[in-house]
Amino acid sequence: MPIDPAPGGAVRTWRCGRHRLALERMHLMGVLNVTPDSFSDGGRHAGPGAALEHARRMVDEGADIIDVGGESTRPGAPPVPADEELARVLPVLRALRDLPVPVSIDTSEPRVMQAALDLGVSIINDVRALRRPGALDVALASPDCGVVLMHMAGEPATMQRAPYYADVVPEVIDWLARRRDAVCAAGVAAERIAVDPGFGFGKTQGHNRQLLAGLARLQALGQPVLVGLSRKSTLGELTGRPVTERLPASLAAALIAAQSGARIVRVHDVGATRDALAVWAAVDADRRAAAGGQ
Ligand code: 9MG
Repeated sequence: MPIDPAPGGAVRTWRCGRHRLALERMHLMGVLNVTPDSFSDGGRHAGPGAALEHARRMVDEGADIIDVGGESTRPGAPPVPADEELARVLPVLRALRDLPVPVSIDTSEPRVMQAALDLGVSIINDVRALRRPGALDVALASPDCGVVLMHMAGEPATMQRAPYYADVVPEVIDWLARRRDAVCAAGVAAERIAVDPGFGFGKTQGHNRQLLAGLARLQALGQPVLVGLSRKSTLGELTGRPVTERLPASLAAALIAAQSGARIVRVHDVGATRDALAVWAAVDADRRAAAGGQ
């Protein structure tokens, strides 16, 4: 099925609250988990003081966005009650209020979204793509916040049991196009929306590899593409490395994402990713210049 960009054509600037992210270059979303059980850094940044320190370090290293999450979405993770999620993220969001970069809230829970927006958060990063009852209403009521719509088959607790696709790349693109169209039709401007294929969310190793190989095809959607592969188990399976030793594989994944046209990468290791992408960006600019500025 042919995929159309949203009305108005390809999005060139991502609108995120009072921020505007120009999409000529790659942007780094630094991960700030405030969960006791996240797969790669659970519990390390749980208090507001430690979280602020880590966020500032990521900004110094080049983070363009700080993504705060209070519910682990790793495969098999149990759901967290909304009150518990609020108790984890609100003190941290208060501490981050004066950061110079946009803060995103990684949540699917409408109450958490609303409370985060009230504290000045600029982006809703929802692995369930605003499908929980009330979530779309929160995005609609805030006239300007950015929104990440991610593809996920199933729920974190069960999604890795038997993921099946006849052809994963077109199916994920088609799903994202439909979700983007539904969210736009409800009244969210296309310039507020980024899309994400959801690596590791209801996908086998083969699916993840096919998606990475076909990532450039998501450009047809005309939305900024966000990729999250940092330290994920699919990289562990490819390299045989535990989560603490996946930096080289994560850098390789970020470079493939950049080469495929992604404009936001969600990463744990901001400084190292920035350096790797700086080399890629310089060579990419030279290559474009040699090709006549395309
Ligand atoms: C919260 N979270 C964990 N992995 C993610 C990914 O790949 N993309 C997005 N948008 N969020 C993620």
